[in-house]
Amino acid sequence: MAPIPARVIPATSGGGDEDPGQPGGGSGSGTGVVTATRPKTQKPSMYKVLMLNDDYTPMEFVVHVLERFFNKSQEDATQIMLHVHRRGVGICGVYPYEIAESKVTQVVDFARKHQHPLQCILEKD
Ligand code: TYC
Repeated sequence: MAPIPARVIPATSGGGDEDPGQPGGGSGSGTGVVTATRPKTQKPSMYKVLMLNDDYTPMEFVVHVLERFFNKSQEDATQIMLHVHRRGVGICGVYPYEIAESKVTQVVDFARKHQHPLQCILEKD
């Protein structure tokens, strides 16, 4: 387990919300109480958005999707598209679940609107 960061709570009076039962307190003593705190936040699970190859979606459309929804440069988008075209599957990006899910929905909706069968799926990282 990682070390717990220490937090110093000033023990001087006047704040109105201090615990009167703590030792070392009192007005203006200049001492402090060191308490150990544990972060309550958790790192979110991450999900890969994978793009699948098909025989019909034009290459330029896939490059456009990668630029528009995954903020790729034209060079990176072209490399990812070619990887998917040759290998069958490739990673568009890695995101927390709700963002990843939203990317998949946006890409599939956009592809259907343009009558392309392009498919995207999620995979737990
Ligand atoms: N295979 C498609 C073609 O030859 C191009 C393509 C690449 C399609 C990547 C989908 O995810 C994809 N037009």
